[in-house]
Amino acid sequence: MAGLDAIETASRDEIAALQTVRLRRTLDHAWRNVPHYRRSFAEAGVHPGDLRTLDDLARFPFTTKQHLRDAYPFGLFAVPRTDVRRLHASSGTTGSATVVGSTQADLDIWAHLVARSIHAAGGRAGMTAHIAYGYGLFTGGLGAHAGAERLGCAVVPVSGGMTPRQVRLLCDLRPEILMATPSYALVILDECRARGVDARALGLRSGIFGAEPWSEAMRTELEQGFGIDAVDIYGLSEVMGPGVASECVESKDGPVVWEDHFYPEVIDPQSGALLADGQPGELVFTTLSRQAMPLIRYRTRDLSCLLPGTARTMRRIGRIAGRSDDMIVLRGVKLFPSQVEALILRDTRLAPHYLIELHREGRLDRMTVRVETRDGVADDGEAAAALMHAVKEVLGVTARIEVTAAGSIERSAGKALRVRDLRGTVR
Ligand code: DLL
Repeated sequence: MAGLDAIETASRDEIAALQTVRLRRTLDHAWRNVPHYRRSFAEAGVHPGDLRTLDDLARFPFTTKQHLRDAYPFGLFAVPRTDVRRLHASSGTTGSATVVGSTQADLDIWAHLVARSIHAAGGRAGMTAHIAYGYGLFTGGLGAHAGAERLGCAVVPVSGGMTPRQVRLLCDLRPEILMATPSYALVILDECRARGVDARALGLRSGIFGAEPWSEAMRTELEQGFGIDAVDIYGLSEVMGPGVASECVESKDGPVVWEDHFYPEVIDPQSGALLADGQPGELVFTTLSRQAMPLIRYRTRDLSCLLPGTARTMRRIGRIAGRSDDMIVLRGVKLFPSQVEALILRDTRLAPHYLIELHREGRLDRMTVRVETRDGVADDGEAAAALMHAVKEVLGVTARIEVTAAGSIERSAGKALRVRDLRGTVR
């Protein structure tokens, strides 16, 4: 197919052969240059030479976020500091900080994979890409930027925030591609409406949204609002950044894992046992080409499943339901904010801006869903009753619903805060 890398449509055997060669090289590179891997492989009784087929990877130990924290800042680096060209770091809001490094070759492959992702979304050389992912230590902005340039796009590096300016730039510069978190894309859409700008007439064609969980209903909302095709892009800074997997516009059936550079597995999060393709569990990635910081069997905490290839021969991941650490456990029932989002969006009176609060009353955990009405809709209490009923029926929990006026829930220019857990605090 025109414009695709040959490997995107290679046979499964060809992909497996390439993965095996790269995996052996990566295991060897990690074992030779990172004391942590030398130690953990020895503890598990394995050696890089033990990998004969891809299935042998299951004998190697996992790497976790805690290993990255313990190694802060450079303990997992496999190249000399002088070979490192970029450092990204997590803020450490939910724990201590972590640092991820890239060599020039790592940055080149990253740009190439984001270019491939934008191409899969329908982007082409000569188009203009408006990048509203945050620039800085977060990998979204710089990752998207390098990929769009690599594809041959003109980049508008606007970053997140200053929403009125975003709308003005969309009107004036007429980009075909919008890259942002889905929640921030929605904020931009609302701003268009507030300013009387017809978002469908902006000339946008593709939206490439990710960095947080979102629902099919949100896809429909964004596609109809902007008159675009919206696709899901997945990635994480530890493994690279955006572009580990990305969806094809012709199928829109889950992000394709760029398997020539990342080897995916799904495991049972409790036992660590490898699960068959199609089974839901925790995503685990092994990098196949990263030089500065190779990661072996990195546990993402993201819950998904591996699906067979469709538009490409490489496997897909199912839409990420959420992370095991933002799964809400309410009186024994497990649910994700994205499931609540899907129910909210079924009701045309409600806007997709919401916040879930968890608190404790006496011994009982309670959930309150705060959600806004759409602009111009008067709240007569019926939407709240309907949502309460839907949450009970579909998710099996009783929630208190507070329907609030349009604009009352705090907006984010990056990843939206969807859950506030106040159960540990006195109310
Ligand atoms: O969010 C990288 C990225 C930037 C991806 C821009 C896509 C677009 P981190 O800040 O390290 O990196 O956060 C990674 O975000 O483990 C998931 O929990 C979540 N996440 C990322 N993409 C998706 C997605 C970037 N498409 C964490 N759907 C990951 C659901 C996502 N969750």
